[in-house]
Amino acid sequence: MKILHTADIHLGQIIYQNYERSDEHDYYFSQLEQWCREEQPDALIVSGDVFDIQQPSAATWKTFTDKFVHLHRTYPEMHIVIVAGNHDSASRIQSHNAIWELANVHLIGTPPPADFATLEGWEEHFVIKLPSGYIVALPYMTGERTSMIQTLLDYVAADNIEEKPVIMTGHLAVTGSDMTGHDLDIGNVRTQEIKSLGIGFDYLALGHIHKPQTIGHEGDCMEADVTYLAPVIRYAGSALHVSCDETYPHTVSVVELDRHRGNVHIRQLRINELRHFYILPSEQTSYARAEDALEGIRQFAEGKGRGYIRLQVESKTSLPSDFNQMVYSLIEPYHGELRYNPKILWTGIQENEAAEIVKPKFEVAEIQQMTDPLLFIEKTQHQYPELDMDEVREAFVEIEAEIKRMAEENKSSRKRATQN
Ligand SMILES: [Mn+2]
Repeated sequence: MKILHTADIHLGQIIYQNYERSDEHDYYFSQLEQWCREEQPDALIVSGDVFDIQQPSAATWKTFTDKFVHLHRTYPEMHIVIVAGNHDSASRIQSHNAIWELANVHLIGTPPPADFATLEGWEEHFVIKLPSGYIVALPYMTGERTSMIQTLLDYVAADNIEEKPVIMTGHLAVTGSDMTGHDLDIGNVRTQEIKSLGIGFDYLALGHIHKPQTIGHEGDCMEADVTYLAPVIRYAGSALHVSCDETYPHTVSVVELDRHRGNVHIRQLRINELRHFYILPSEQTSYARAEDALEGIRQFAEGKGRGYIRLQVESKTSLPSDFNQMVYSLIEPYHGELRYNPKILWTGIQENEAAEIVKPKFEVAEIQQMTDPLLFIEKTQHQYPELDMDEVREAFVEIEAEIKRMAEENKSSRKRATQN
């Protein structure tokens, strides 16, 4: 059984409040298409966060449709399995499943209901049975669902008399993974123990953590070619740098399994990104004067002329209040090829001082009064030049998911109470 494993595509992402990334996604999909054609996998697995926001624009939905129809046509025998991540709308993804099934594309959005075990045929919603093996597909779920997962794996085990490979996919953070690039202070990624994910899979194809890695073999991040004995748990990593902290290479994994409980062979295909991230003047040095920083940008523009740039500045430097505006005017002629991250990296300051700078404070009571606090923050963000809106949005997505989960739990416990 052979699969291509990718994740965290974040279609429709607007980065640094300014830049849409559709040409970068086009470039990624053109590479993915070529790999599907060359590798001819039994399945392409997308382990969540196919979209960046829960209500993507019509243009972003069109991109999704165009890209996956094209991938299907590239190699029609291939199944495509897409599970919803925390950034996706579970119900929207699910609502498109029936039509996509006609093209061997399986969209798994909503998790099983609390009373799943009593529903006839429910396993088939989450288990995709291919001639070469099984794919257990789990969308993003908050909280541990060990018994549900194990029930699915037991269902597969009972069916699997020929000892075919068993793949499971999901969107979650496993305890012990390397979360480089994720801001743990604000996004606060909740982790799940490996043992809570059940027994019986040979390869667990994960998304959510953006750095490509095999759990327990973290040193292999840059290895092109490895073989391990099943079971193997792996993050494919994000398709593009979703933030400038993701300085590691991004890859798509080709995974080959010979049989159930056999060998898992992993190859990494390096994704070539259309725009790279740069720190100016360099990671080791900082600007001490505003003029030098502007001159540095000018030189970069004339030299490379394309990419995302972020400045590193001495903390003692006083920048004019319209400094960011000056930078935007400077890069204007490059028509979005040269892109600026206004969140400056300050050097030479104490930890606690740094925390003061990068964490603007809102009064909780103030925010509780608002019907749309995110809109308020967006509208007043100029008062907080260090605020990273992408991080704030992500935090709100997490909070919304948590509220939804709590409401669901309340509902099902009320239902149980009335039934008793
Ligand atoms: Mn993601």
